Amino acid sequence: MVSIQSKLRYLFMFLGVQLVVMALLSREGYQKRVTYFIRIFRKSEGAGHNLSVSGSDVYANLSVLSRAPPSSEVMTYCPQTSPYIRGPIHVSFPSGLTLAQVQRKNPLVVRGGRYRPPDCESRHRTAIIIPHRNREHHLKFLLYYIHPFLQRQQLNYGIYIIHQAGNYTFNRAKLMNVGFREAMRDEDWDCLFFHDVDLIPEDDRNTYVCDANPKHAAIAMDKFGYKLPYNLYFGGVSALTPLHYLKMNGFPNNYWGWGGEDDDIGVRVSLGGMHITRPSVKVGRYKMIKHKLDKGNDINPKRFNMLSKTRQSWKLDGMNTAEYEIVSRKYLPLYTNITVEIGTEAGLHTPPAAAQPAPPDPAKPDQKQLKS
Ligand code: UDH
Ligand code: NGS
Repeated sequence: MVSIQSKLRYLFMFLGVQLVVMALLSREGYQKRVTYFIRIFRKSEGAGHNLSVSGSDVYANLSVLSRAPPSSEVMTYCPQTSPYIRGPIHVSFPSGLTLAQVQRKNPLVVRGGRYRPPDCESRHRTAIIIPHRNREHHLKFLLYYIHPFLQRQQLNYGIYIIHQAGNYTFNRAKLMNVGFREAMRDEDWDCLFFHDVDLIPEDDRNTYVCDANPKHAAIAMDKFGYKLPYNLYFGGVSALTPLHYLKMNGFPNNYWGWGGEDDDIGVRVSLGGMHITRPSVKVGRYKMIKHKLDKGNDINPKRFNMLSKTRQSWKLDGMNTAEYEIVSRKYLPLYTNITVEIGTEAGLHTPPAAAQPAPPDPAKPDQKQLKS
């Protein structure tokens, strides 16, 4: 038999626990703690099978495609709106993802990262151009999401990684000029998407096809609270037809380091007699894989001065003056990798001594000095 005393003890213990929980919840951090618990719950849910929490699994439905035989001998055009489009996509970055897994999930993607719908003739040919250096961990996630995303849109597409050779200061816009010319050598693409490696689209109604005017697709990024940071912003992901690209003489080649080149491109759009279009904020949503400024991509102190001169410089610097040397072109299972030498401010073939990005820091003796 349980005595009244021990019953009372249990009752007090129970009330005590309740009091502690209530005190915890009612304090300022209530919201944070609840979110924390929800997150733990979601993590364990998604661990086994990539379940969607807000939005659907980007691979849902796609297995239907790999089994679909062509509908008839003569392929008809795909419908105006793809039946595989579903809207919001759940995006998370699970650890341990490998390129081999991405490959297995995309059996219809062929050499060079190319795809065309198996059951109909696509209405669109889109090349995705990704400037790149030292971001393999981001690339893996982008490939995981972008392949099924584009397949859901029934596009004929190809993925191009434009990899800057060497350690000299990064030049995003020049790499995109290289991407444009090299992708057009491969195929008569009717639309080119210039795409940062760390931005994952979160809604497949954001179709990767071109508009009548240059399109800025990344209108709503999580890092800006899913709002456009400023009216003329043209960074992250943008889409141009070859004609748009040539009308604005492509992109500038002389922005070395971080910042300003996307604003210059935005100004070129209007100098080329066009205007910027955008999807709605509901649809043009992107999640950015968080990171810090890269080594070799310091903030460019000349960018404001350069921007003030775009009106004078755009016809003299751009597609017509892009000088580079292809180091290699590899048709890999999930993408075409183009490694390119783009030189320095001083030109393509500058003696290494004249092309040092920054003098060594005298406060940090180098390894050789330490050894001797
Ligand atoms: N990129 C690389 N490697 C680099 C640098 C840039 O691949 O070393 C590519 C990549 O595709 C990236 C894009 O260039 O997505 C744009 O570069 P970024 O991601 O560094 O620029 P973003 O503005 O982020 O997206 C910068 C974060 C810190 C800004 C601090 C200045 N206020
Ligand atoms: C502007 C930069 C752009 C940049 C944007 C967003 O100030 O290149 O911020 O930057 N323009 C200049 O510096 C002239 S972000 O918040 O993504 O780091 O894209």
